[in-house]
Order: sequence, then C-alpha cells, then structure tokens
Amino acid sequence: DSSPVTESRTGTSFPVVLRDSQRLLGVGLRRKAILGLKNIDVYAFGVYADDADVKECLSEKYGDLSASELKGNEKLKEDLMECDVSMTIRLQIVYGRLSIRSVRSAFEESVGSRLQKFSGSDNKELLQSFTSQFKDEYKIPKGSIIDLSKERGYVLRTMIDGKEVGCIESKLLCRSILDLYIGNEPFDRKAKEDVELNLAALLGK
Ligand code: DAO
Ligand code: DAO
Ligand code: DAO
Repeated sequence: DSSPVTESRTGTSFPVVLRDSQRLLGVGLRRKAILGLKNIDVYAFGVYADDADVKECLSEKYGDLSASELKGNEKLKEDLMECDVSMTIRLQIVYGRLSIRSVRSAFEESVGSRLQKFSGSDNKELLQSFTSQFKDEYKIPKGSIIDLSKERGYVLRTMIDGKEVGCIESKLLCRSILDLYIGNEPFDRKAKEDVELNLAALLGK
C-alpha cells in the first residue's frame, strides 16, 4: 500500500498518500505541441482525493453498485463535484525551460476554454485573479512540484515546492481545473480511466 507510483514515460514518482488522507487515484502526462510541430513533455501529474470525503458523501447513494456499474457514471462525477471532496492535482515539472510567461498563456488557453464551457463566459477577471498569482520572479525548473489543492468550500490553494503562492475561492475555477484531468477531453486519457477505476473500486462493492 505504500511504495510510490511511477509515471512510466517520465520516470517521475508520486507518493500514494498526500496530506495523510488523500489517496492517489491516477498518474499521467501533460504534453503540449509547440509551433504546431513536436510535442514536448511538460509535466507529469497525479490526481488525489480524500478517501473519507468520497465515502462520506457518495456511499449512501452509490455504495450498492458494482465497480463496473460505477465506471464512467456521469451522474457520479456530477455528484462528486457537488459534494465538495478535498482533492489535489500534483504537477511535477519535466520540461527544463518553462517560463512564467508560457505558464500564464498555457493556463489562459486550457483553463480559459473550460471556464467558457462551464459558464458560457470568458471570466477574464477570475482567470486574471488566478494568473496574477504567478509572479514573474518565480522559477519553476525541472523537478519543481506544484500542488493545486481543492479544499472544502471550493478553496483552491496553489503551492510550489511546499510554499503557498495563493488561495482563491471559486467553484467554477476548481471545476475547470479538474476538468483538464478528468473531464471529457482530458490531457491523458489513461490517467482519467485510472481515476475512474480507482474511485469505483473505493466506492463500489
Ligand atoms: O518554450 O515556448 C516554449 C514551450 C513552453 C510550453 C509551455 C507549456 C506550459 C504548460 C503549463 C504548465 C503549467 C505548470
Ligand atoms: O497544463 O494547461 C495546463 C494548466 C495547468 C495548471 C497550472 C497551474 C500552474 C500554477 C503554477 C504557478 C507557477 C508560478
Ligand atoms: O465536470 O469535468 C468535470 C469535472 C468533474 C470533477 C468531478 C470528479 C470526477 C471524478 C470522476 C470519477 C467518476 C467515477
């Protein structure tokens, strides 16, 4: 139950438990095409959720279903979002020349498209309130660890190498970020499937 899980393409490893109660549900890779030419590996990621939160809010409704009945259940996803489970997306940077400017513009593109999808508006202010946390003087060299943690109350806390850089309360932003990893067009399909399988196993019988 305790040896770390390795993301195979990058060799990056992730602890199976974070902050005492969050369990690793899947790992994956974020790639990005540059200049429309080649894909670069930008970061490996791990998706974590609080076991007890998941069980507490979902087992009454879903506990009688089998793991295969739970897998890919869209209503379950909705409910999970509604019931405010503590989660973390951990990013481990593998690209060696990441600038804050490129992080900001990638974020505006990826998260911006989800804000549009979920709310029907571009939410410029919300996006800026998040990206303004990324100060130009920050460095995120290869090996940096960024935790995006969703706490109870839809508070999104960002930490770089264990140091808090900002905290924003927004259900829409939490949902939009989660959608990058476990939504309909995830960065890494296999990672999303693993998350679904592990959640189903956690809940189902
Ligand atoms: O050097 O222009 C370049 C390529 C940079 C790609 C940046 C992708 C950034 C993805 C977001 C990273 C979030 C930590
Ligand atoms: O991969 O497109 C993407 C979005 C990733 C979310 C990245 C949030 C990064 C916050 C890092 C702050 C660095 C100063
Ligand atoms: O709506 O795309 C979105 C984000 C929803 C996040 C909710 C967590 C869903 C976890 C999926 C597991 C389903 C078995």
